[in-house]
Amino acid sequence: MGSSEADKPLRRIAASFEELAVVAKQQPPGPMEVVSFARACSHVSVLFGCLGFAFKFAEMDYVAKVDDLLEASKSISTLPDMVELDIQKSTVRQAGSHTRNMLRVKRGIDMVKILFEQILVTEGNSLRDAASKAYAQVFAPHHGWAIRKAVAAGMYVLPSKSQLLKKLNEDENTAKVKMQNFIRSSGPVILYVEDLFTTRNLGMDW
Ligand code: 1PW
Repeated sequence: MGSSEADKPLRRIAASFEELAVVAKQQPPGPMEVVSFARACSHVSVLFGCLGFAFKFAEMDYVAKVDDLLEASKSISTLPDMVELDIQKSTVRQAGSHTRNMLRVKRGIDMVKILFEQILVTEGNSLRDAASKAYAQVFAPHHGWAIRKAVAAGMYVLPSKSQLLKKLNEDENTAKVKMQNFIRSSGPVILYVEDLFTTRNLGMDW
């Protein structure tokens, strides 16, 4: 193998979200398949894995939730169906439910989007400011003191931007294009998932 596809996680991430964005942007939005959403999100795991030991716990939590969605996709075909099933069973907010896991995974995607936006406007080689802003905006309001402190400590042992790009097998310019790509395509996908909650009055602040 050694194909460029296998060695270029950012390309895979960007390409899979471009496909999802097509569905998300349909009017009315097409029912998005659980399997394509979960697969696209599973590509993002690689990125969490590049953030070093301090984020191992975050990676494990994210991967477990994406795996749950992949498992769900074997019996449930679309995201709206998945949410409806949890509504019927009154399990929307129950720990470990597919809908709850989807909300957590959506936040992971949102955080990566903001992380990329911040990386593109931040000078220098440190990821700390970019990652701190992304975390503060997306996850911090939903995490208790202990997790927030652990994440804050993890910010000090993030890889540098050049180390991250090297792990991703990209240089500054190739990464920039793919990050912009992901920023553009993840937006509609995030909105699509949020719509699944808001149109059913499920709330998202939990
Ligand atoms: C990419 C820039 C670096 C910042 C990484 C920030 C990682 C943020 C995720 C940390 C989550 C790890 C701790 C687990 C928390 C769970 O309690 C929580 N999961 C999430 C994703 O918020 C809720 O999970 P639950 O109770 O629904 O199973």
